[in-house]
This record gives sequence, C-alpha cells and structure tokens, in this order.
Amino acid sequence: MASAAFTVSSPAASAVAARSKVLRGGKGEARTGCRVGITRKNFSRVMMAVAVDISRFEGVPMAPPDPILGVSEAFRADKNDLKLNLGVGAYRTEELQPYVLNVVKKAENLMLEKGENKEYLPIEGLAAFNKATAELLFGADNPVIKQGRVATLQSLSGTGSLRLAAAFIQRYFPEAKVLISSPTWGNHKNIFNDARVPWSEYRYYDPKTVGLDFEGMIADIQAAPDGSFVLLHGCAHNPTGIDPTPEQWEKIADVIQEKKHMPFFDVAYQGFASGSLDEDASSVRLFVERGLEVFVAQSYSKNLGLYAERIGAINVVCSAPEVANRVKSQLKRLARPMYSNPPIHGARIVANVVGDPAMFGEWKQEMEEMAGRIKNVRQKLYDSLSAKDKSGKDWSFILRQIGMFSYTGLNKTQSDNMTDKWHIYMTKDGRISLAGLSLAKCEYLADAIIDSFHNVS
Ligand code: PLA
Repeated sequence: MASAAFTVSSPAASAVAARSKVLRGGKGEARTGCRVGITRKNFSRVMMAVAVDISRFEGVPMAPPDPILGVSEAFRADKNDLKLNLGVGAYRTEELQPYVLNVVKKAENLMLEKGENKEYLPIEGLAAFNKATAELLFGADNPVIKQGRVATLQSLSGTGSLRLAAAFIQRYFPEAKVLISSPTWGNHKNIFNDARVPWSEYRYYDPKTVGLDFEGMIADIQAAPDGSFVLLHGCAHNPTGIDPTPEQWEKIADVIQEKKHMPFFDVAYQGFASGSLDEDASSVRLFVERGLEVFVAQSYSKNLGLYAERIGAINVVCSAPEVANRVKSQLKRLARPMYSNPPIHGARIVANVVGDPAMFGEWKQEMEEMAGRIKNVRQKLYDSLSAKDKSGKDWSFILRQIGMFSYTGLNKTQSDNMTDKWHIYMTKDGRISLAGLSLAKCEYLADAIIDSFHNVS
C-alpha cells in the first residue's frame, strides 16, 4: 500500500483497504504517481459509504450553477413566451436566432470538397492557423512576426488559452501574482484559482461615474510587487464595456514598463468592439511596439461565431526568437498531458478565411454588420429608457459602453426581479448581453429595467 495516504491499522480500515484493492483491480499493484484519494479527514465518510453500500461519491457536494452558462440553463427551463436570454455573450440575429456566418459556411464547404483527413494535429496546432492568428493580432508586417519572436500555440479557444498561460505562469513564475480588474469576466478567477496562481484585483470600474476609475487602476498597478502579471482586456472590457482611451493605454503601458510587470492580454472580441480588427488590436500592438514581452490569449468564439469549435490561441511575444522557441516548447509540454493536441475543424476555418483575400473581406463585412446590429440595439435601448423614464435619470452611460455587453448598474435583487417578474435572463452583476437583444424587444427591456431600478432596492 505504498500509495495510500495513511497507514491502515484497524479492522474497519482494513475493510476499506480491501475494498479499494478490489476497486483498483484486486492486485494491489504499485501505481507510481497515483495516490489513493483517502485522507484521515474524509476517512469516516468513506467508511459509512462502505458500511451501507451506497455511492463512494457521498463526499462530493453539488456545485453551484455557473454564473454565466448557468443562466442559459435556467432560460431553457422557462416556458414563458416573453423570455429573453441576455446572459451569455452569444450573438443572435434580429429574430433572436443563433447566427452562422456565411463566410464560415463557405469555408466549410471548401473543406468538405477537399476531403481532408482527421489526423491528429501537432501539439502546437495547425501551422496555417498559428500563422494567420498571430498576423491578425499583431499585424502581418509587425517586426515581432518577421523576427520569429512570437510563440503561438493553437489552444482551446480563449478559456483554454488563458488556462494554458496560467499553468505556464504557475510553473515558471511561481512567486508572481496576477492582477485582474475589478470587476472582470467571472471565469478569470476560476482559471487562476484552478491553476494555483495567486491573484488580486486592481480598481477599474467607478460606480459613481459609471466609467473607468483610471487613477485607482494606475495606483493599484503601481503598488503591486515588481514583475507581477497584469491581465488586461484588449478591447470591449467584460462585463463593463468600458475601455481605456488611447492616451490612457499609453499611461498604463508606462506604469507596467516601469514596474517590470508582464502585460497579459485577453482578446476575446477582436473586431467585435469597433467593427475593425486593427482598431481592436491597437492596445496590444502599442505594448508590442514598446518592445515589451507580452502574453495574449485569443478567441474566435465571437468574431467568427465559432463558439463550440473551441478555437483560439495563446501568443507569447519574447525578446528573441531563441526565447520564443523555448517558451513554445514548454507550452507544448504543458498542453500534451492536459488535452494532447487541439481540434482541427475551427483551425481550418480560420486559416481558410484569413488566408483567402475574398473570404477575408467577406468576414470583415459580416463582422461590421454584427457589431453594427449591436450598436443599433444599444442606441434603441438608450432611446427607449430615456423616453420612458420620467425620473430624469441619465442613461447615457449605455452609449459610452462598447462591445457586446452593457453594465446596467442593477444590483442582484434588481437583476432577480428582471428574471422573476419579466423573464429576462441576465447575470447577477447587472450585465446584459446586447448581442442577445433585438430592436423589437428594446421597449420591453426598457420597461423591465425601469421597474427594477425604481421599484426594487
Ligand atoms: N475572455 C473573456 C473576456 C470572455 O468574455 C470570454 C467569453 C472568454 C475569454 C472565453 O471565451 P471562449 O473560451 O469561448 O473563447 N465570455 C462569454 C462566455 C461570452 C463565457 O462566459 O464563457 C460571456 O458570456 O462572458
């Protein structure tokens, strides 16, 4: 029993040992690197499970629903016709239907015609995708690409890329902590927690101005220990929809440089904030132009509508090509035991679309249309709120926010009212996804917001 976490002595414990031996195949063979998951603490619970012969999972509690994806589950269970899902950031048409981009269908047809095989990809992913994704992010003629200073690994969309980078930080920068904005996308904390990377928050949102707390942000980044990682949303900050101005980005870069921090960008919405791929990458490019080493996680869930294909990348800009090679080798080493190698379908779609000038043009047009539709509902929501709300409240902050979301300022009780009374599903932090809203539903949403804001505290 070299692998057990405690010494077996009592008859009862021997029974457990015998049972666990049976469950492990009865041979009691030494399994190096594997520990029986029984500690003194949960030993009695396991004993009880054995005694009454009930599940060995008695000690596993029910997890709470996910604050974002759990909203979609609740929405599906609601039978009311008025229901509206503004929880997850997923683009819908004006008819509130999911949207597959025409250019994606075109690329998929081409792929089908070619009859390509389904062999494993290398650990680092599809070479044509990695080239295309780095060029899209940094710009094709960026010197860092020409000089081979970027380590790019295709990974499991934005989330998987962030998780891989977190594992890298945990392994090679065990002393460092990650600074994340307050608030941020809820899953950031889970990602760093699971990777055992310590994090703390920097001020970002100012409820008084419903804008950026720029002074607070700078002060907190300045006060962090030198060499910290600073997680930044490349564009369309989630959940607030508030981005720094170009001048503010310069100052953020100044402090990060001064403090020898490592900028770590999460770019989940390139092209979706402004409608322009280049404009939405300008924050990242500014840091790269300064010669800094930078981490960037990318996602194609939103801008190409490839949510379920799980396609994205982690890019690490390094000071020299030889450093990039080493970093890449270690990212591959981390990916191999986690998921071995990434899926091919989405990678081929991206590579085909970006690699073909005609399809690339079509994509940009469709992206502009999607971003445009979101801007239209944003305007209509603001107009409806301003016309209907007689209290004199200024709703113009909605127009100042960009991207898929609006951060309404509604608190948890008010958000509960939106769902319980109005069948409008949203996250409990007051965020609504405008990508899930139609022009036709703006007035209804405005009624619900006004009721929740003024009649519920
Ligand atoms: N980073 C940010 C800032 C995000 O908002 C999201 C997605 C991701 C990364 C990850 O996306 P991906 O793994 O699909 O590439 N945020 C969504 C969905 C749209 C979610 O929570 O998973 C959201 O509703 O906030």
